[in-house]
Amino acid sequence: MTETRNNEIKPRLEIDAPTARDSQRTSGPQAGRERRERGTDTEGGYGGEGESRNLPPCRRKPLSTSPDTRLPMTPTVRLTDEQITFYHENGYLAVDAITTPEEIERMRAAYDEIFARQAGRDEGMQFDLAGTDEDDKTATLPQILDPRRYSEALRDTLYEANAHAIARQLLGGDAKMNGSHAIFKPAGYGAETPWHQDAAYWSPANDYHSLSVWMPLQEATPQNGCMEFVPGSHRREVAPHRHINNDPRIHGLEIVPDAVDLSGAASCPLPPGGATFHDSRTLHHTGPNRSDIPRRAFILIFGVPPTPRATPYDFPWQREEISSYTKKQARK
Ligand SMILES: O=C(O)CCC(=O)C(=O)O
Repeated sequence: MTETRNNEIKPRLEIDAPTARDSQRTSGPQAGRERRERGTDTEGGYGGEGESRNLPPCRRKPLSTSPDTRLPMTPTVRLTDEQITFYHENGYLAVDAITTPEEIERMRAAYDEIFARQAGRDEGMQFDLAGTDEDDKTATLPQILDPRRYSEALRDTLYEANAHAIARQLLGGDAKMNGSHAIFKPAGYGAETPWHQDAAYWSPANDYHSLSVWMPLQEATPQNGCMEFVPGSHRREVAPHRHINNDPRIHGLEIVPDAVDLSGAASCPLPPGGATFHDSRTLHHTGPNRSDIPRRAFILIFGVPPTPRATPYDFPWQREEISSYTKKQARK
């Protein structure tokens, strides 16, 4: 997601600003929880346990993986023709493994460290996506824009190389990385990310040809907030959105209630280091974190140049936002 902290709304691809704050690390020593965080506890499968809604699981296929004789950062995965067709028909795709357990472990430590020190908060790059983001309030959905900027361990990773290689297969050889963000759902109280289309955050003047790669740094389940998609919704127009709870102080967007048909949604539980890919118009959602482990997602955005629309959309929600960061800057 994206937005900016200096009075203007930028397309999410250009990297904006939100927030987070009290990321409330949970550090409980329970063995079960630690196993789940390491991704070594798959009891109950990925997503069966604690399922809060009754969505059918999405299809998830193993990628073909080359032997591990690569140089660092050389892509190691390739989509099959069947996976490419599935993506274009449905607007999303889930894969089992896009990086190694070792890299996930390194990235998870770096991820926790940047949320714990509130990296980017002062420049409006960390904020609460689901709340009004005052300094004295606990964030329920902290987000860091461009987290790669704040930790070397999050840059030039195998995840990035593989995500880029797959983006080229899906979008064409000139696909480039346009941005990254990290969305943290604290254990027990992490908020829902409401149904939305990413393009609603971006410029109404363009049609985008882009996708997001969403990778959890621990198991992702319906209980802790895995991704859910409406198959085929990438072929629809950008639907009416508004700020969450219709409150323009909240950066996050939601589809206007009852504005679209969400039937047929598929839930995509993943192991740590699995990934989903979704088009910028695909309707998607994640539930609240009702589990006892934090849910961490590291998202990379890739695209080819957008096409200017003959008639730009009208996105009134982009004119309405009043961010706490903007207010703070104005007070200085
Ligand atoms: O991680 C989440 O909760 C939501 C992710 C999302 O909306 C996205 O990647 O576009």
